Amino acid sequence: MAKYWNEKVECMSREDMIELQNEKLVKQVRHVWDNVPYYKKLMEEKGVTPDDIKSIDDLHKLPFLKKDDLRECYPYGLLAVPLKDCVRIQSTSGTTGKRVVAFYTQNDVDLWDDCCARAITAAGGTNEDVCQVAYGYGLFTGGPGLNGGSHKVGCLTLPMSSGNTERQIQFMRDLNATILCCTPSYAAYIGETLRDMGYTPDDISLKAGIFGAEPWTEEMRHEIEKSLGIKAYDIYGLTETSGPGVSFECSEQTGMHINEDHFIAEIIDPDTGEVLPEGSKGELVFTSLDKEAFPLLRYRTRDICVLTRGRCSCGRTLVKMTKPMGRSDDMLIIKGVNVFPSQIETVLLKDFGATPNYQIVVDRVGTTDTFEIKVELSDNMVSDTIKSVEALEKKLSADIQQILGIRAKITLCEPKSIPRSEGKAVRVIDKRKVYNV
Ligand code: DLL
Repeated sequence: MAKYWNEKVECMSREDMIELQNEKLVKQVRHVWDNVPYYKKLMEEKGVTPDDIKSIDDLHKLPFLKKDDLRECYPYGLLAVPLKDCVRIQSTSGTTGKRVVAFYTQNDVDLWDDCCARAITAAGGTNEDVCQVAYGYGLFTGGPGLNGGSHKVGCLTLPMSSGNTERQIQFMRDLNATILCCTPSYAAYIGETLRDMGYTPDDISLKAGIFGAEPWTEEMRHEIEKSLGIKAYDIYGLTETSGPGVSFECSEQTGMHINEDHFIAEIIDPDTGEVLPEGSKGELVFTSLDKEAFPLLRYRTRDICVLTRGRCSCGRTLVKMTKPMGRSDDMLIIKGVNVFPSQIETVLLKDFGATPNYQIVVDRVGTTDTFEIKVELSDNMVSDTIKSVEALEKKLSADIQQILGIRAKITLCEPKSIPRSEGKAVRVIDKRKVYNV
């Protein structure tokens, strides 16, 4: 059984990897400078030119790129090739201004597929496997990314997308799926449904799962492994960097190997921006090395984690990142969807016409996230008829669903019932324990 998809890079010596990164970085910086006026300006403001970047030791001289820059540049401002050379976009959910829209040339898609192929191979996948992809297909990168990787490896690919869980299980059984790719919470739900349908792990052929796109704990890993009779592997990525496959777990299951031939990882102090020494906990920053359409130099992910460069029993030399341990911004991931409280506030503002008092309550019942928005009524609203209050509830619910793609339970509350704060308002109550800390 093949252990690696690309042994040459996955097991490359540190010296060779640095040499490769140096060479690619110089080219990537030049590509951005020549083709992305927005980032060129950021460099000029910092007094840096491509001539200052000769190796990865010069990386710290480059300015950071942040999510706000992506918003400002929406949709084409960071595009580094003519649009006619692009073959695909993928995107996060959100209103137009808040969406992250990533562009891909054919070469970008090929490299992305290759990263996912490495993840599938690390989970034991070969062309003998049947790979059920139950991440969402569409603008979300999960389905298309793992689909592409599965094709590359030569697995028989079941492009199920998410949802319709009983049908997922039926296909899994009828077609003897051996690898399942989906979010960890969906994997846990599939496990529950399998049991509810009267089956045990012996009734399916799954051996491995590749789960990511949201934080999940070691406890959840054990639960999923037990309920499906598999080994569960973590996979990480973000739309900005192509999607899943920036890093992936191997059989050791002690962190995710970063595909360093395509991405340089740094850890910074989220408050000062200072680069922290290896082994420190901080915000993960990525620099792409091969991206054509949507290159990113020093992109701040907002994910908090630690990088480690020890020997791995799998033989890979690629640096490892821990599972994300939190975020340095207020983004929540609910039912696999990235949610910023400000998106909700925008809807409330629109429907109420004024800033209302509200609170977002997130919890997990069994394996399913619950998402409630408590919104306080004003005195004159209370005197309105129940009918109009119900209509408001419906409208809010529909507007939230339209923007985020997930449903929230809207609870309208009595005036002054949401606690006031003298400092920062407590807008989010997240009762789940999703991070391993
Ligand atoms: O979630 C890409 C992806 C798809 C990754 C399928 C893995 C599998 P976005 O929707 O842009 O992209 O969300 C990116 O999700 O910054 C993290 O906060 C979080 N995230 C992604 N993978 C993991 C993971 C996809 N394995 C954001 N563990 C990232 C914890 C994760 N958080």
